Amino acid sequence: MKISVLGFVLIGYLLFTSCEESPKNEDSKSQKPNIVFIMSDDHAYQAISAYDEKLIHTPNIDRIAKEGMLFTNATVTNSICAPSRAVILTGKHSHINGKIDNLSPFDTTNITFPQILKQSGYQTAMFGKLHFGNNPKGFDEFKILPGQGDYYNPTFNTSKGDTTVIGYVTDIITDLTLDWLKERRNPDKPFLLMYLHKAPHRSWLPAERHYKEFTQKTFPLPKTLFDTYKTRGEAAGTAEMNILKHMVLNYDNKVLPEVIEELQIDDRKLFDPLEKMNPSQKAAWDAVYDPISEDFKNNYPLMNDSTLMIWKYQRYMQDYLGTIAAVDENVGRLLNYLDDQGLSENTFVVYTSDQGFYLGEHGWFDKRFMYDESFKTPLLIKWPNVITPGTTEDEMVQNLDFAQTFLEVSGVIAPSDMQGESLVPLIQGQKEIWNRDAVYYHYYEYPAEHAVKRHYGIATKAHKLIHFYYDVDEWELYDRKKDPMEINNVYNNPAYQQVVQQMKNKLTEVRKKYKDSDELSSGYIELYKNKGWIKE
Ligand code: SGN
Ligand code: CA
Repeated sequence: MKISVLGFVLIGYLLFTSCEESPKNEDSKSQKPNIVFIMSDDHAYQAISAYDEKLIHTPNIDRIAKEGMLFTNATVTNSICAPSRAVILTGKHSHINGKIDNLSPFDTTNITFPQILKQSGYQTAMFGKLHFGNNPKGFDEFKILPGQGDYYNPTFNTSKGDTTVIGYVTDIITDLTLDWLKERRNPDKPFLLMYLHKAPHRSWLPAERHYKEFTQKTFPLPKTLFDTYKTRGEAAGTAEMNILKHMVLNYDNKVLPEVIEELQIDDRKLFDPLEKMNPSQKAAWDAVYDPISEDFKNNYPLMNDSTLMIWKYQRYMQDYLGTIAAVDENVGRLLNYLDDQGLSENTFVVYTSDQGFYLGEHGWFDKRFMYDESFKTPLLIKWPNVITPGTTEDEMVQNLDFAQTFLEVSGVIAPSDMQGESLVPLIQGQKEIWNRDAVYYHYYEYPAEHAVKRHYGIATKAHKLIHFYYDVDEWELYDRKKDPMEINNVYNNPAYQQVVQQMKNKLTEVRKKYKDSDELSSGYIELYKNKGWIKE
């Protein structure tokens, strides 16, 4: 199947290019498609107007869907940063590639799709956030942020040592990317470009032009902001990511430490998120944020839990969405460059995030759970002449599928031990070839920050079955059609016992197919205890 589909794509492409001249890019005719992989960090689909217009307008990101395809049912296999990136690069689930959480190092003996593309003649480059603790393999050039990186005046690791650039991280990652495209791209080769934003990761620091705008805005409240978690198992209630209880007033909401002290609020002390700013950046910031602190000081004595929750939610949205405004602008800069150079015609462009995020749904920020807002991830793809512009695709696809997709797009046979499916048939509108009826998920990082318990599960379009384990043994079942907000766990509801059985059978089947098991999970726990990464 792979070869024939690929053959179709390439023949279609060659036919097209032989009759349609691209004035500025002669080389594109004879070459394999370029791949531009754009990924942001923690970008919720709820904060992309192609999905949902109520929070922010993102015209540049939306353009990818307008000219291509919007996936409405794209999910991750493990909703946390570095593991998601490892799945993307290897095309293998976390339990196979070994990068099960943010703590463990990435095993560089894994074969990644960029290594394969480079070997097959692609020029490869990576700019932005990787978060692996080691440098990426298979890249002709990389400039990556160490760990989480900084919003202001960030340092980058490169193969020639570190370099610090003054300015705002999202603009800088784009400058580095455009510089590579302009100065060092080899027109005789197709390219793979991984353009990876740090934004909108916590602690949310927008650029000056955006915090001035976004701190003036108010946003609609999500329906489940005041969720009490009573209708689910223990995990939802014990997670530490509630905006009222766990969002930090100074670190997250940027209330001045002296105001917090004066009000005698017991706020968690984290590092100063503004410490990398230079004096002029700090002065510009203070001019906008000091009055917000002052306002908070005056209003706090009048607030109750519910008004404080709403205040924190609004502050959260202002800064989180402010960082996304810069991502959108900069995606526009890159797309415009590709257009101007005549490169768009032969370039496969993907926009996604390493996972989804809670924007107040269930009262939460952060991710990690298999519940929809963090299980899902945005996915927009354009590939002129192959994808019909403005198409929406609701099949269940995963970040696990990217590696095989890119390899098929570039005409390379994927290694047989990769575990995803190429999205090329869906992209070509050949839905009949696509027969996946369930997707698998497994999250491991517990005990850890935000206290989301270990769990695995499967989702079909109709239901979701989740098993929380390690220090609990609890099952949850959601009816995704009747209860899209996932408020009612119907696992013990007599009316759903047949569904429970079917979903359990399906789960066993899928775990076998992907070679996951309880032994593997408990093996990791022992390993982690031995390494001192988790305490008894
Ligand atoms: C940091 C954040 C967490 C976040 C993790 C993982 N805390 O530790 O809120 O869940 O990253 O995020 S912070 O105090 O450092 O901001 S991930 O996207 O890298 O997986
Ligand atoms: Ca992330």
